[in-house]
Amino acid sequence: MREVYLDNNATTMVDREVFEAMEEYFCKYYGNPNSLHHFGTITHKPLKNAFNQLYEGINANEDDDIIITSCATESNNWVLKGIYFSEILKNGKNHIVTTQVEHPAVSATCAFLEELGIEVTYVPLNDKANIDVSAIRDAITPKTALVSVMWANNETGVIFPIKEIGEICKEKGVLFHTDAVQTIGKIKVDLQDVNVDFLSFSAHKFHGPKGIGGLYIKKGLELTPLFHGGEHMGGRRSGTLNVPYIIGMGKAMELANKNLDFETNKVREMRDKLENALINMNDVLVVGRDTLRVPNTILASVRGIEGEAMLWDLNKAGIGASTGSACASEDLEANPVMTAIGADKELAHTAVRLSLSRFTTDEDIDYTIKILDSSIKRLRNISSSY
Ligand code: 7TS
Repeated sequence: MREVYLDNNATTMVDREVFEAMEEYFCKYYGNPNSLHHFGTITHKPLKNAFNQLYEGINANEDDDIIITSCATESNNWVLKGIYFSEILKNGKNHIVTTQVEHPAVSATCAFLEELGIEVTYVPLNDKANIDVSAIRDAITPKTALVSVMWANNETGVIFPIKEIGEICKEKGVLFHTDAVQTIGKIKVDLQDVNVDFLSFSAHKFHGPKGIGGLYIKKGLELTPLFHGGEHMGGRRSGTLNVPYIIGMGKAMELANKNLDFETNKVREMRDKLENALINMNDVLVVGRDTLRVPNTILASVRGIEGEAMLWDLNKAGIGASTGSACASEDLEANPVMTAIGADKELAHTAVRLSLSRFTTDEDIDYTIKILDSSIKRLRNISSSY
């Protein structure tokens, strides 16, 4: 049976070039970079190269910090909890502005901070599945310590107005964090072009390994560490550096940017072909279709069919997709983005997310269209609501 992977917003295949770049740092060059002997020091040059790849990849300045973390969940937790210690407790500011559709790594951390007495404003989506810049502006008060808005939404692929929000934050003197997990490798991330103070990313979303990510911190900004210990990374995040994974993430970042044109053109073309075929299957709504989106994502609602039933059919045919974030797949709640754009309960349960990558092929798309067509016909035939 054909195997088609269309869940690249959950995670991606490690690029073989990335794997090969990492390989010899497991059994050959396994020294601790902090050791003074040559087993340790031999890792310095390749590590420096990997950091350069990361700095270049997001166009950060040399004197900004990019701190390695274990994943974007850690990066997001760190910003929010770090701000609690470095801003909220010290300066008396007790308010955070975010959106209703952040990944749980942000929203659950905000909920935790609310229990500690912090006020959080959750800005809703507009009817184009986007965030209104004016809503962010209106939410900021003199008590606001941080604005945290994701760059691109993981469910819909909609690109939020990060440049404009960054400008508002600068004007109002408020720190700005963006979760750019779904952006790197899909659109250009250029920190010279936007005013961002903190930016989270995760290697496994751009064909790097799982369990490694980063946090960009603009030059000179204070952020209380989450991990105290051996003073690694200038004391900002203690823990022995994961040399092979950092090298893998650097390589993955370099390749992500090298392949941006392919992503913008070929991946978008395949996505649009799949999307148009779906729309032609009638009573299919693609969320954010009229809005600027990353080139690889479709969040579709297929009237009359439960998302889970559709996934089951697709999975039986060898196709991996999602009803939304895999992180939330154990509670069968309606897709939160569908709910946020005002979809009724029935429609909100019909969401299916299909996300492509540069390893998706035309044959994958043709096969998926064929399976979707027969599955939608079969399931609508037995649907009580269609
Ligand atoms: N932020 C965003 C925007 C994400 O999409 C994810 C993972 C994370 C943070 C967490 O990243 P990690 O490095 O800690 O794993 N998102 C998804 C998803 O959409 N489906 O499965 C995981």
